[in-house]
Amino acid sequence: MRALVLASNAKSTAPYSKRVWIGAALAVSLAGCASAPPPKPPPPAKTLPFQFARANLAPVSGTLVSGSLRLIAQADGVYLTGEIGGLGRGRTHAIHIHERGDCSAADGSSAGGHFNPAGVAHGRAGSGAHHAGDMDNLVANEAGVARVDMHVRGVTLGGGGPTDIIRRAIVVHAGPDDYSSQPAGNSGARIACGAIDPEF
Ligand SMILES: [Cu+2]
Ligand SMILES: [Zn+2]
Repeated sequence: MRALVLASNAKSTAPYSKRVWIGAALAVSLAGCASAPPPKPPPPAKTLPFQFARANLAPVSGTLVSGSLRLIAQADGVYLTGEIGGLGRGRTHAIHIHERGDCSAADGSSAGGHFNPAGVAHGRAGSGAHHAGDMDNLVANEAGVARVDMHVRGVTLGGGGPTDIIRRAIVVHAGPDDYSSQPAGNSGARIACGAIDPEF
């Protein structure tokens, strides 16, 4: 009878004991977090803000257009600098930030549409509604080289927010952007594409 009572008591207190044990384990693990050195596993790359990034543009659609752009984070946007070669002599070409850093398709279509986190219409940067990825046209010199020195407002390098352009793409087009046709300025085929990757 006594044994039965003890067993019964043990059974009835088991859930309470279990709660106490879990609570104690949690307290120990929290104390461990507080006193141990900061954990070292690298967080996902997209959650970090980056100072610099790079886009190496390679030909798509069978062209010989290529180039390398450096991207530099600034207080109100990102500065792009570099050169793109293999363009038509004296020709004007559209350049945009596209939504996916995937240049694997032969025609560059894998890069998707213009980077447009605000869901607004295509237009011209700095004048009215426009995609965050809209930029002014490039003009190639007589050697078919275009110098890029552009400030793109409203985008960021890393941080994972809606304006983050890491692992999106820079795309150059065969024709100029008319800054008004939807959804992409009637700028023609994609002739070079490069993903935007952080530079460490
Ligand atoms: Cu484009
Ligand atoms: Zn656009």
